[in-house]
Amino acid sequence: MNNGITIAISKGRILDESLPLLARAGLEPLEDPGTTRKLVFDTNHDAVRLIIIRAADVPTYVLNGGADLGIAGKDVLMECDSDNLYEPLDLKIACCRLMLAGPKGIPVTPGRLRVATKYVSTTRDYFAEKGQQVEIIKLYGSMELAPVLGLSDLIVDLVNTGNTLKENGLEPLDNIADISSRLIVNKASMKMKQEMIKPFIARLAGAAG
Ligand code: PRT
Ligand code: MG
Repeated sequence: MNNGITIAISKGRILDESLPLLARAGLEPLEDPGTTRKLVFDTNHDAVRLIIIRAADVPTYVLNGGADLGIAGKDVLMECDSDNLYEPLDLKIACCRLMLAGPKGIPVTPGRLRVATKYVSTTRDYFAEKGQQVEIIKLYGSMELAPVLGLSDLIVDLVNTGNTLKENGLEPLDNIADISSRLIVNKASMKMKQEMIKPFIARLAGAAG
């Protein structure tokens, strides 16, 4: 398969929104990845396969050449060593905002703030830019629970409709970044397989509009 290309996508909302986009660009898996536990999928193009992995693993696969291309959220890319990846396209899918949020109506306590998040490095950069010292508490999910149980004062998490914040008695305080999914490309693959990758990027750009 070294002459072909491998595209890494994460299951869930990015896969759900990527499949129609890929189809408009002329690429379709031979089986529906949403309905099996398989991790590798052949497509209608002999030389192209899809792999389905965890969202946070997509940049790692593409950085290391395990996949030539990938589709990853900007939130995940901001947390990793993405300088060594090409990011040629904003696919404008799986859109949301990375936000600072906290308990509704409760004044923030003085002293060193505790901030719970999955996005440790982005959160550190955000507060460093403000010159504010904070204690960052790394969580892997359900950040909204942390202030409710007194684990942290604030959270940094993705917000789409805002319902999750509201249902947990939290409100948005600041928009840290607008998030969408990006096409990422391994730098060596871009050089070695450009006759396949460049036309694919062009078709996907057309499909993304
Ligand atoms: O599930 P797994 O642990 O493998 O990884 P994951 O949870 O990161 O994957 P997934 O599929 O949930 O999300 C993948 C990507 O989707 C993220 O990296 C974002 O780029 C993008 N995305 C877009 C979102 C959302 N919108 C989103 N709303 N990811 C998560 N959320 C969550 C958010 O964390 C919060 O819990 O939805 C909740 C908020 O939604 P609202 O509508 O209530 O505001
Ligand atoms: Mg999830």
